[in-house]
Amino acid sequence: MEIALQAGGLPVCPGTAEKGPHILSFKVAIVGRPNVGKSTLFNALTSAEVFAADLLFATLDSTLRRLELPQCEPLVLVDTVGFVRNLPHELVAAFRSTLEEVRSASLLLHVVDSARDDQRALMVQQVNGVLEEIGAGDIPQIEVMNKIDLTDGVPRRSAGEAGGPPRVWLSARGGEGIDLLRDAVGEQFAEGVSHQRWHLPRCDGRLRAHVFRVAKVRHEHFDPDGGWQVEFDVRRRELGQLEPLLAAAATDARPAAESG
Ligand SMILES: Nc1nc2c(ncn2[C@@H]2O[C@H](COP(=O)(O)OP(=O)(O)OP(=O)(O)O)[C@@H](O)[C@H]2O)c(=O)[nH]1
Ligand SMILES: [Mg+2]
Repeated sequence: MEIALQAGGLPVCPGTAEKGPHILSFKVAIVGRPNVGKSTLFNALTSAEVFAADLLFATLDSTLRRLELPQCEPLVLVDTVGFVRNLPHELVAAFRSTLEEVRSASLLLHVVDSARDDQRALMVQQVNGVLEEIGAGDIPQIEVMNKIDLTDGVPRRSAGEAGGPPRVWLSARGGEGIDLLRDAVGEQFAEGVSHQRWHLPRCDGRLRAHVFRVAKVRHEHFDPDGGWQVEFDVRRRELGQLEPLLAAAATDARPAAESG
């Protein structure tokens, strides 16, 4: 079997070559309906200058920046195109890149316009519906209840409704509550991380994509006989779900190492 090498020298699983170098950081994607304040939040969290405007689809492509938090290693933050059901034709290509960024994220910041009280639940439901459709329905979320300056103006954290994701109430434009969100995100990645090394007798494209999504892959190697060796860091909360999948990939699969 031929082994492809990408620019950085990492071998690529045949048939699953990825575009560009692997990003060795956990990815956090900002998602939500158009005009809810995603780009404003992206700018507030990263001190970047991404175009934000009171326009539908002000953002036409996904944008990535480094997010530094005191509790964990640097993360990659992604701003995305607004989610709607029937996307205007000319935005479909832009949405494709958003879709890939979202699917490979470890955490979603689901931004909601908290001032639109009457339609809030329905809008959250619609965005979650799109997330399900694109295969991102099981990625953990924090709901960001934005624009509190238009309501009670009180930044806070709260538990989600009926087992839903935790919430942070803030104003991306004024900056009130941004620190609460930084803490909430940092906590997600500060919890125990486990270092894993697995040898599997063959490469499974879907499993590999899953590993890349939930874990930070440090090395991978393909044997000429089709065997796959992968070494990664994964949050313990994800490990419970990942371990059985790896174990099921082959009867003699086993973790080669575990630490941290
Ligand atoms: N009052 C208030 N307005 C805000 C806040 N955050 C964002 N906005 C405004 O909401 C509008 C949309 O903001 P964007 O950040 O461009 O929203 P977006 O979700 O990125 O929009 P798309 O890229 O079109 O999907 C702008 O006029 C912002 O100034 C906030 O906390 N309070
Ligand atoms: Mg935007």
